[in-house]
Amino acid sequence: MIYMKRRIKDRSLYLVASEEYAKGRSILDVAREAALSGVDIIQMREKGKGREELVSLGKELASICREKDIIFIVNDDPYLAKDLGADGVHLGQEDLRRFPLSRVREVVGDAIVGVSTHSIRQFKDAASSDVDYIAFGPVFETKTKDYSIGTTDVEEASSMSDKPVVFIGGIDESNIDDLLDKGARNIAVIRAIVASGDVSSSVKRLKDRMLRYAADTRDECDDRW
Ligand code: 3NM
Repeated sequence: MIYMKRRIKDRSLYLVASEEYAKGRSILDVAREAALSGVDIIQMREKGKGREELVSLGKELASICREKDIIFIVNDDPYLAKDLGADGVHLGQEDLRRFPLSRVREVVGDAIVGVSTHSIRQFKDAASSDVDYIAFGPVFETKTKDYSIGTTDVEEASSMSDKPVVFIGGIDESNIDDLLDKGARNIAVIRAIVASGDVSSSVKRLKDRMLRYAADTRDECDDRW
């Protein structure tokens, strides 16, 4: 059963959990530490695991998230998201060809639906569609894509839609300020947390930067969503 729709809070730090970047550690250990340290959303993104493994991992991640009131999102598969009772599903552009949004809604009902976009055109399409948040990237170089789109469109994407926008791709402590300066409010990362030698400190530092920006720009962002 899918839970009641939850809102993505302004200034969310979104962990995309992929074990392949965890340097031999269990992704559950990483997720647990990140959950204790301040991430707001965790997505299960495991491209190489079979359904049975995903169900088992997904149950554990769901339980970690529930305990800390963290939003739990499943990548790629609305049926798996539903079976796991996740808060939502995240879809790439290719997933949308397999699962049109109308069908995704039939499966997950009122749960959160997020979509990846890689250009302003795709972003605009997503903004006028039945999704609950829009991911935009990769803004910087990353391992999972062979291109990056840069930060030129970050300001436009940040201000174009009332839906929460999550920036992704190569974001870490060295470049997060650049995005926050350009108006980014929500940030998603894999390696900056999963591959960190000190998950807890990395989460806290990233979150601290985001909250400091929130405090500095309080008038503009309060109650936006
Ligand atoms: N999606 P890292 S970039 C999973 O642009 C993913 O849609 C992207 O990993 C997109 O923080 C990306 O290690 C990888 O660069 C993010």
